[in-house]
Amino acid sequence: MARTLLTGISAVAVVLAVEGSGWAIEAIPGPEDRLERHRIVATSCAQPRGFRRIEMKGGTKFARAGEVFAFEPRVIRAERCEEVEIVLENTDAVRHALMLPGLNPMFMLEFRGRGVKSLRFVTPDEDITLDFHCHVETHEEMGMLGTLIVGKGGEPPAREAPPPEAKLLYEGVGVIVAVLPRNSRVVVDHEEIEGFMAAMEMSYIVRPATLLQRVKPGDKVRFTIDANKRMIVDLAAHEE
Ligand SMILES: [Cu+2]
Repeated sequence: MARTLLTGISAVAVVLAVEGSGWAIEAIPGPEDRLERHRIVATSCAQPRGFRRIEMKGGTKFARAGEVFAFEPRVIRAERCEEVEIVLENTDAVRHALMLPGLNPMFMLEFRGRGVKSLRFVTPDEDITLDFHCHVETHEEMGMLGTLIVGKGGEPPAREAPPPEAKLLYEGVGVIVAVLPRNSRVVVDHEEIEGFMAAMEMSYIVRPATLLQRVKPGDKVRFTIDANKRMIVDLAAHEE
């Protein structure tokens, strides 16, 4: 009996060792996420130098005034080039999905209802602050968002605010690649925005989100970007 028990224990140990040995990145990019073409701001390091486990909870009971759902904690920290295991408990009967869209590869931990799940990712080897949110439609707006501070933290290079003397609003033209109402975003393949950004395909938050109703993929558009907020604040299709 004792021998059987020992065998059972070692079998478990082997399984754990196999799961724990790699720094395999268990991101689950679904088809929608690929479609969204999130702008990647951070590339995971190849050889993590450490490991940490972060326990989080999500649900209505963590919401503050004016919110419906939230994650707790809302600010999490990790070292640069570290393997991180997120252990997340969904205390709600509804669907939630923790997503770190800035990571490369992207990280998502999805629940269909109550339960505890864990997944690992590797932080980039840079001081950077990345947003996380619930990927279920409208949940971010309802309070499910937070930040991961890697190392000393910092703005991703592509999101640096322009110098104070720079003007606030910039006009751009481009073609709509994708409309993402659930994230209030568009992906736009735009021409050079003089003084602001080179020509590139990029995803932007659009405020108000109702502007998204004016456009569809393939449309040529004119848009106005608030350079400090990195948001599109006006958007319209145009014929030319
Ligand atoms: Cu959610």
